[in-house]
Amino acid sequence: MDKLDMLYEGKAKKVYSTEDKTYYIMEFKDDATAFNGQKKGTIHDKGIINNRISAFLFELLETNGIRTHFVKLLSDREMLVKAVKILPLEVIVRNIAAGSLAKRLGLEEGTELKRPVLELCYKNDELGDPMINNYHVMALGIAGEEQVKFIEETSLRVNQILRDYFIEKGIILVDFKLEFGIFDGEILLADEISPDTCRFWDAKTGEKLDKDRFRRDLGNVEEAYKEILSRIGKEI
Ligand code: U5P
Repeated sequence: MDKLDMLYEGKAKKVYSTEDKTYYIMEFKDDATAFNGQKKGTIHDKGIINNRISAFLFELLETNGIRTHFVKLLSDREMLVKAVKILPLEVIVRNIAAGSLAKRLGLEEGTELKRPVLELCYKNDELGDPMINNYHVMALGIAGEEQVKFIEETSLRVNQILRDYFIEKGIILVDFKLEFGIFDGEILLADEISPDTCRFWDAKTGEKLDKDRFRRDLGNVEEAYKEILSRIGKEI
């Protein structure tokens, strides 16, 4: 299937239409941004690595009953996905305090949370993706009551599946961000799941194996992304 028009160019991906209205092609770039675009850079081969990791995790989730937009891998940097309409919502699930939660609540990074925390953010670059709750989601008309409930339950199930999977691979799933889209009236998990959108810590050493290496100038960024790829049994 060939790419037609570019419908969207984001920080890390481009989305193209295809001759079939049912599908989009998603292309993963090496560009990296942080702090709402204030920090910019590239991570060598990130696009290839994130394409593979996302494909693998979407398949893992599908196997466990989660409906996603993923159809198949097309090339090193491209995957075929269902033509979803993305909801302007970022769903963050946290198992351990880190990043903005640690800062906001004055918790030491690494503090185990007594139960997973789910946060909703309004996806809006100009506003810096402000945190909202499900009343805002309904008031803004982003989703209805049943849909929000479905999104929250699905996100917590995704957390359980991914957490159980990664701990077997010696990796702690600290937190992650999900996006959902509507396709044919159905809510599907969409976007990507990768070291760009998750915090992964090595279970033995505590080493950060995700985008925090880029955000915080910790070095060995590409190596960290490759390490996650290798833990899921894949190579570049
Ligand atoms: N996250 C994203 N995109 C965003 C904001 C956060 O993928 O625009 C992910 C981070 O990678 C982290 C989690 O895994 O959501 C929580 O981020 P933070 O709120 O602690 O910065």
